[in-house]
Amino acid sequence: MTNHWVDMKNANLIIVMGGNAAEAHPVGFRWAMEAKIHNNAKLIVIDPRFTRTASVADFYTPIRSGTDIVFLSGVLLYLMTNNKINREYVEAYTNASLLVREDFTFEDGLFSGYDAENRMYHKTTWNYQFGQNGYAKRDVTLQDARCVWNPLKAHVSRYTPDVVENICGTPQADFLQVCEFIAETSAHDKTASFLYALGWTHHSVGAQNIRTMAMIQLLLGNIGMAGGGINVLRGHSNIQGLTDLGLLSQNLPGYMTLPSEQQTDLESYLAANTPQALLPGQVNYWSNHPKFFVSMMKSFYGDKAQKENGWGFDWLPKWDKSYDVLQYFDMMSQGKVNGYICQGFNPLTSFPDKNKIRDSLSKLKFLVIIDPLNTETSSFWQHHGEYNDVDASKIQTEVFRLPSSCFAEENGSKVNSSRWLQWHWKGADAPGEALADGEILAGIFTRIRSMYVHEGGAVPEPVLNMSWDYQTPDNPAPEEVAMENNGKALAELRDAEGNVVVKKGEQISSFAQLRDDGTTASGCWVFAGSWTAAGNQMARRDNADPSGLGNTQGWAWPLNRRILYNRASADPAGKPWDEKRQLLDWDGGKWSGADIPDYSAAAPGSGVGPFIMQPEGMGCLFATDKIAEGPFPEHFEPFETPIGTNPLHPNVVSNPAARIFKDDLAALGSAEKFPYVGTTYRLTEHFHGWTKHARLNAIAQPQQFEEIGERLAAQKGIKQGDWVKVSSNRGYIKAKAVVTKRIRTLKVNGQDVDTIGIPIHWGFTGIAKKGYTANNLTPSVGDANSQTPEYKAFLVNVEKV
Ligand SMILES: Nc1nc2c(c(=O)[nH]1)N[C@H]1C(S)=C(S)[C@@H](COP(=O)(O)OP(=O)(O)OC[C@H]3O[C@@H](n4cnc5c(=O)[nH]c(N)nc54)[C@H](O)[C@@H]3O)O[C@H]1N2
Ligand SMILES: Nc1nc2c(c(=O)[nH]1)N[C@H]1C(S)=C(S)[C@@H](COP(=O)(O)OP(=O)(O)OC[C@H]3O[C@@H](n4cnc5c(=O)[nH]c(N)nc54)[C@H](O)[C@@H]3O)O[C@H]1N2
Ligand SMILES: [Mo]
Repeated sequence: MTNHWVDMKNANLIIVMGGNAAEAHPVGFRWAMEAKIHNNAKLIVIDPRFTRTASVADFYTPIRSGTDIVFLSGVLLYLMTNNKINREYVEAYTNASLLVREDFTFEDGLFSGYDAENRMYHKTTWNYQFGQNGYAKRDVTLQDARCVWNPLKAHVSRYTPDVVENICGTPQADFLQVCEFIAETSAHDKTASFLYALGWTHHSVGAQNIRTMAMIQLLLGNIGMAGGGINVLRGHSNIQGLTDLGLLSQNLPGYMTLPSEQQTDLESYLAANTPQALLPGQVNYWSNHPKFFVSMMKSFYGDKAQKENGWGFDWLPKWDKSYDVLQYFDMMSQGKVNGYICQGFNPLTSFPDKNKIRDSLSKLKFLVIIDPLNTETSSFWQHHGEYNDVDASKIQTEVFRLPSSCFAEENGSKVNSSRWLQWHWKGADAPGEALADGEILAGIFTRIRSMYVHEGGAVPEPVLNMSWDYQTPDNPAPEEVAMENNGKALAELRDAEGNVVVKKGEQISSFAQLRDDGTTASGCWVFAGSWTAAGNQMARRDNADPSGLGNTQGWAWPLNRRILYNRASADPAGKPWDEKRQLLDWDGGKWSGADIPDYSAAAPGSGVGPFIMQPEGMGCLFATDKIAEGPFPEHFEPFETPIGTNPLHPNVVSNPAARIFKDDLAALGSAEKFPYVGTTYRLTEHFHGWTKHARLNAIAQPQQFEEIGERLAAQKGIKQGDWVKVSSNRGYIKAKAVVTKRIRTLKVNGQDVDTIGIPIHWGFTGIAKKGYTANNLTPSVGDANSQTPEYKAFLVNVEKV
């Protein structure tokens, strides 16, 4: 989130689109209700289903799954043509005024530079025009034909209300009503907050769904504002921590990237990852990348990391391509993987195309499962009737089950969607032979290292040089790891005047103290400040709210700043757009106020942009080369589309840069055989596949079901409680039918489109009634940027059994 949970109470309009917060985030959702009750805010919901969130909304309208870019681009067009924007904000704080290269084009569904053979773009033309001084050219009047503003206007001009209705199936009057609600928040004293989650990410155009909304917020001037922002409601309780710590195949902690195999030495890696400012005088905070990187390497390798050996650069793995889960299971399916360590992950139920996952696991020599529960994945080789129809005698994979504890059985921190790090204390010992994850991983590490010491082995340096000075090497304490992530001074640190700011060995208090000369260590720079010389800041528990804006104590990264880009909450001269939402104040020498300012030194009127992480200092309406399928969002149909075409450009139906492997392409079905849209989702009463191991949850929601709209049910002769079979080109599910008014038939491109709702929580382990995994049905297709699978829009058929 740019903002945070408590801040939702400051909004005038809350738009839940691409998520079902009341059901999947019932505790945090109270802040949306708080806005409704105490701030007279409107709550609107746009969802293919009338959800529990919709049931408490002021306004609901349906949308066909997978078409949000059309809807949101229609909103962009409405705001631009009706001049419902914060003009001063757009001119000063967004890249609307920068000039785009003349050879950047968009024609018939494709941007310039498409490489059809490799399903990717060459992005040279996706850039600004540069002057002789090396900075991007700019026309603040937005008159120049190449100002981002003008190609953007041309791009969204196709998304008229007619087109929105035709592609999304949303009634035109409803769409225009939503436009009016949103447009009201272009006023300086009104803000809108968008709450979204998987209804936007689980698509082959996921990243662009989110971008389109972010562009709306930029036009309205809602980013940096209390009660505004881009607010993703994240999934597992610590999934934000997972991304912060870089647990993805091409990432390092703190949003740094792992070197690629093109970057053969430290200099080329740093050059590729340390941006130059694109306009004069910008903060361009990523210019500090070398300080973050070298400090991380000192944390990883201690004294072994020295300037002479590039701080151990050669010991890091280098990537040739992304090893995301889709890629990895595809390699496994080809027999290219020997062993798989599966920790806190149940891919047999959670990954697309279950049959492919099962066949892939069958090709492994060994599989290690680290989990508190007996999961479907750890039992993938067992026959469970139709639920898991395998012949165990044919599977040779050796499976090791290592029982782990769960969060309540250990101390530690979690990062919630607000970037807020919260410390928790162990409530009980883990049962039986279960060990904490840290103890299991450290145990594997120390044993491997001992084998290297005694027997030698390939590429010993990364293992032997790893710094591991925990009090109990086989079981590092969570407190030690947390302090290491924060970081400390390895030598006395002095400021420019020569004063000592941090003593040798002391915890640092800010990432601004990090150096690139080996005198600081920090495992994850964004966490710097979480455990300082004053102690564990994550354990603070004071809910006092002196400003009334909800910026309570606790500790959020970065540096306990609650609203990112908060300099944008005031106009270029430093006057808050809305006094009730004043976050900062210039006292003549520095900024201070109700939030921690994004930058403290640049005076009002200095022209230093508020978007300090961007090399232009601006919010990007034109994304340059940062996104895989284009600098402007464009509608592409789901890979399995009920209308078989893309009305905007029939030649390019689906995302031309999305991730799909050859065999998975062959496994796609068509609307002739599978005419209905299948979409998968969660229920409050269950958490993924875990809670079917708990009796009370199993009682609360005992039986697998599918939701079918009344019209389709009548057509198919299906009644409430009948057994139905839902099938796709990859598999089927049998479950009870819930016939409902909540899912309507939509009129799309001249035809009726029906949707079938498929909850995800069932499987063949646990104590609840057995069921089929929803992913028997789903296709193995991934978003072009995140590789997140398309779980929310695929094709199915339904019949009574
Ligand atoms: N009780 C409970 N809570 C959970 C979880 C759980 O298993 N149980 N899981 C957690 C996890 S890991 C996550 S990631 C979050 C997910 O939180 P959500 O994203 O809120 O969860 P989903 O139920 O998948 O809901 C997505 C909603 O998006 C809608 N939708 C589908 N396609 C589209 C579309 O194209 N456009 C629009 N506008 N809407 C669409 C669906 O109808 C559904 O209502 O929940 C977390 N919270
Ligand atoms: N069709 C469809 N598929 C989906 C989704 C969907 O909406 N539709 N949602 C997707 C989403 S958003 C997500 S996040 C994924 C989730 O996919 P997974 O992460 O595979 O699903 P979980 O069941 O949450 O599995 C996590 C496992 O971690 C274990 N666990 C819990 N605590 C601990 C711990 O402290 N240590 C260890 N080692 N293990 C622990 C649990 O017992 C569980 O078995 O599913 C995805 N799959
Ligand atoms: Mo998730």
